[in-house]
Amino acid sequence: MTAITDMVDLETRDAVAVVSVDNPPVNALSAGVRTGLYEAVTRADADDAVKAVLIICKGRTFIAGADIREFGKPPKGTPGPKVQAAIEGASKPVISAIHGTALGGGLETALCCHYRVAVSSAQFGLPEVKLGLLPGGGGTQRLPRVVGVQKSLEMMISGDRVDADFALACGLIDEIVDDLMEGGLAFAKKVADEGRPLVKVRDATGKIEEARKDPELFATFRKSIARKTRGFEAPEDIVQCVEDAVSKSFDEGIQGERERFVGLVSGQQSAAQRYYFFAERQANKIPNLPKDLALIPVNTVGIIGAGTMGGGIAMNFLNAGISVIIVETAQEALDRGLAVVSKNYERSASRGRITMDDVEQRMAKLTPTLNMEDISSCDLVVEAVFENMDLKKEIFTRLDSFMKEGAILASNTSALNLNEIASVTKRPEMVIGHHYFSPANVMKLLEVVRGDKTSDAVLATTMALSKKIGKVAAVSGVCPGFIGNRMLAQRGVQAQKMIFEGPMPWDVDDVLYDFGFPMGPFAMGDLAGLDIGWDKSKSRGETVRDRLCEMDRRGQKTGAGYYNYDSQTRAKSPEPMVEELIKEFSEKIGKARREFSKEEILQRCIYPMINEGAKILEEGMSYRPSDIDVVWVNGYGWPVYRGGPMFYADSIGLDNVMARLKEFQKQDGDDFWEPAALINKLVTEGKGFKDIT
Ligand code: T1G
Repeated sequence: MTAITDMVDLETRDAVAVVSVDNPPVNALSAGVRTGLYEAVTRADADDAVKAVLIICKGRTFIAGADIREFGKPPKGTPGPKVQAAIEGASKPVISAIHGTALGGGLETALCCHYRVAVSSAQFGLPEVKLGLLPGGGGTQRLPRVVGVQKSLEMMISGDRVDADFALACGLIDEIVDDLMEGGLAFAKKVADEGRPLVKVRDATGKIEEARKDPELFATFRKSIARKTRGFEAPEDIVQCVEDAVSKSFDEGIQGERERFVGLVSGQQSAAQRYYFFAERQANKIPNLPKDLALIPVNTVGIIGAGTMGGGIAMNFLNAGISVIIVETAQEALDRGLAVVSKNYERSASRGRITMDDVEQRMAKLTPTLNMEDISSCDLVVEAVFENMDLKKEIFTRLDSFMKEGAILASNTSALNLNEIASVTKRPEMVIGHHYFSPANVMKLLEVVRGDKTSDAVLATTMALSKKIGKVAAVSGVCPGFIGNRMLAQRGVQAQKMIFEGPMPWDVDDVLYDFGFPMGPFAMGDLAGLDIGWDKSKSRGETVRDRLCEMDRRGQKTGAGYYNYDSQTRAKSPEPMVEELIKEFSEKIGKARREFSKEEILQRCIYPMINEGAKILEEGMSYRPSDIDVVWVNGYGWPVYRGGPMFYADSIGLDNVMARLKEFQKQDGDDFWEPAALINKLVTEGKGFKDIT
């Protein structure tokens, strides 16, 4: 065994040169791997005693892509194209033996081999689009030649993976082996002994010819992804690369891919999405936890409340194979809750996302009950009842009386004081907030609220459990609205104020929609319902919201709110009467209306959020600025290609943000705009949020 670099070894076994990559944790294609691969393959190719080359990886996966940390830094090691040319141009067969996830540059490297084998659990994908990139190692030219143009487009735009069975069926791999090394060696020997040809994916044209028969393919595909990819740059670049693969020579296609890759990797969107990639993983890390902290096993979960939230929360655990006992106070509510869960699963099955078998297995793990004490032996309880402190205290008092020792007691409260809830129990160290976002079985964010007395074990268990149930978790301290809703409230204050000064609700919503949000605050209000917390008996028409609710314009559910909604398409349109109503309020409060630029509307909405985020950090309510960004990307639709409010603030320049806050403060005469002390401090030090680690 010869160490070629500290990440690549070479040994010959029965005339097969085994090139082993060992670069934990995911065998990223770092400089040391690229150089090692190049040296090892070149050496093996020149060695007459070698009749085939096997590229294999140690640890848990085949190469999972380029080393994302290397982007934006001076290039080191052997360049990727040179490594690929050595592999594809070798004079003897080069075979990749794949396990784990062959992703990005890893799959692209394998596609330069003459053959590929894999174990049955292996997965394959080109997820570069999630980093604001395109597969820049030939993937846009080789993948279509193997899986077909349409499938390659779907894979590269979604970033989704395919499994070994699919890979074998379409020719992405040549064989599924039981044992990675033994199977890989045996296949390599077979290829060499049979004198099989050195197959180059670049020369495969069958599937390209196939695509040429469908002149509408690309137009149809572009239409199908338009909504989901709105605002992103990389998807269109990927489609253009694949168009080149169909219409141009391989080398011309590679040239176009390289040019477009350089544009993306040096752009702001990819910088934001690469930042976000690490931010999401960082959010799962709790500072200063004891290394040997034992997690609490969670095999059964009790959920109190079978309403929209309770049912959705239950699905998360059922999807992960965890049994759930769901509690209601009335049979009718319990039946309704279960029916919703079952219907959701059946809809997923009808769309092919899961099988009917999955539906049965998951529903079999869901036990309904009217007796709360049936959950006494559960490892975790999630209370998901109405947002009322007295009710929550009553429930936690009861839980404390019968839940087994060591059970985690979680509240799904979206804003109430978790310490107050914990205070009614004799075990506040076991109490934590699990703030799910509606619909809880769809939204990825789990805002984890750490009470003053929540134990490390309960917190660490929750963070580990969040990954198991497919959630992205970020920790908040106990403060009104935690992280997301607290910042959303500041945006709401300004949005409501602005419509009396100039812009109409649709002007504000349009600016935020164009920024990349799925919708603005007024459309969001109509969607959620304007009558949340509205009391008809006490309503005196003192606000626009009151007036709208009094007119029964309570949002989408009544066909009208701030907007009118088409009864068929639900398409929204401004309502002149609402405009008049708002102008009436402007007059009543003596506000002279004026023109607002789109930029001012955007700043008036976003800068208060940034300022509040800084206060959240000052108060220690969030571990790090990037956690705040993780909350906003996953819970509120902040466009990931802008990183999140704190990343965005840095991209504008905190000094510019502070100057604008001060201008608004002067213009408005309102201390609402006073820049947070942390912003002042960072600006004085010439730093940004990124400098807070
Ligand atoms: N580069 C650097 N670090 C990486 C990495 C990568 N590609 N992938 C993962 N890590 C780190 C991650 O930050 C974490 O670090 C640890 O590994 C475990 O990751 C030219 C340009 C492989 C499915 O986009 O999808 O190739 O927190 O927590 O849940 O065309 O990691 O422990 O310090 O996610 O088991 C394309 C990205 C790159 C794959 C494993 N490839 N990675 O998931 O572990 S661009 C990707 C993943 C490219 C070419 C282009 C996942 C995973 P730490 P993890 P996991």
